[in-house]
Amino acid sequence: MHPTTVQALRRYRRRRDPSVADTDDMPLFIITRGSRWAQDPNGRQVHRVFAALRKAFGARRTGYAAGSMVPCIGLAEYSGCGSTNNGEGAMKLYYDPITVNCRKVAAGFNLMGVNFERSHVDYFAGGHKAPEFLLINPNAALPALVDGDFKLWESNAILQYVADKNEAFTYYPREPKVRADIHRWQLWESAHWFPSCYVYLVENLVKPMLKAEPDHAVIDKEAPNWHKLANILDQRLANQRWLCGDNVTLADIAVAAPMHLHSYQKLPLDTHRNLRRWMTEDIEELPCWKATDVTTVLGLKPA
Ligand SMILES: N[C@@H](CCC(=O)N[C@@H](CS)C(=O)NCC(=O)O)C(=O)O
Repeated sequence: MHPTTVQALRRYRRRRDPSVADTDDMPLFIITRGSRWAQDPNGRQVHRVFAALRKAFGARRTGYAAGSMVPCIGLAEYSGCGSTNNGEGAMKLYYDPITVNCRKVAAGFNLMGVNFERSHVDYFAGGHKAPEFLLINPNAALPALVDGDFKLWESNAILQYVADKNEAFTYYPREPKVRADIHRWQLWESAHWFPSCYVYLVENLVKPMLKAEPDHAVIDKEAPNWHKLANILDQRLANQRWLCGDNVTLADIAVAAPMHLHSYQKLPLDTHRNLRRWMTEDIEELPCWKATDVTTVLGLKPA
C-alpha cells in the first residue's frame, strides 16, 4: 500500500466524524446503526469501502466486528503494518525485528500507520555485515531505510523522516519547542540510554541465550550510571503521562525501545515508580507495542 493511502483513509474518517481523535487506535471507519452505510450493510457503498480497505490493508483485515453490525476497521487491528509490498514505491526497511533499534522503528511505523516493505537482515547470522548491506549502511548496523534512491540509517532519523513524509504530526508535532523536546529525548536515548540499557540486555539476556554466564561485575559497574539516567526519566514522568506532554510521540517510542525486554534484561525499575508506570501501563498497552512484541519470536518464557 502506498503510505499516503493510510493518510487518505484517516482524513476521510475524520471528515465523517471530527470528534474522533486522530490516534493510532482510531477506527478508520465506523459504520453505525442508522448511518447511511448501515442502512444497507451489504450494499454497494460498503463494498466499495471494504474494497478500498482490502487494497490498503489486505483482505484479512476487513470485515464486521465479531457479533456486531458495526464494522470497525482500525489501524490498531492492522498489526501487519504493510507486511508485504503491495504498492508501488513503498519504502523498504532493512531490519531484524528482535533488535532494539529495529523494534523502535517497527513500533514507530505501526504507531503512525505507515506502510513499508520489509527486508529481513539476520542479525545473529551477521547479515548486517554483508557487503551488499554495507552499501546501504556502511556502519554495519540495523536498521536502514531505502526510499527510492534515498538511503537512510540511524533509527531516530528514520522515524523523523517517515513521520514528516506521512504527515504524522500527532506523534511528531511541528511546534518548534515540542519538536526540540522530542529531538532532545531521541538524541539522549541514542547517546546515553541505549548504551546503558544495552549492558543489561547483553549480560542478562543475550549471554544466557548463548549459554554464557552473565558478568555481574559489568552490571555492577554500569548500575550507578543506569540509575542516574533512569532517575532523569522518572522525574520527567512524575507529573505527565508521556515524555513530551499529553500525547505519545516518537520520543516515547525511542526511549522505550532500549527497555523493550526489561524483565528479561532485569532492569532495576522498582526504585523508579514513574518510569515503571510509563513502561508497563502506558507504553506496553499501546497497540503498536503489542504488535511488535518479540518475546515469542525469541522463545522467551514469562520473566
Ligand atoms: N544509533 C544507531 C544504532 C544502531 C545499532 O547499533 N544497531 C544494532 C542493533 S540494535 C546493530 O546493528 N549493531 C551492530 C552489531 O552489533 O554488530 C541507530 O539508532 O540506528
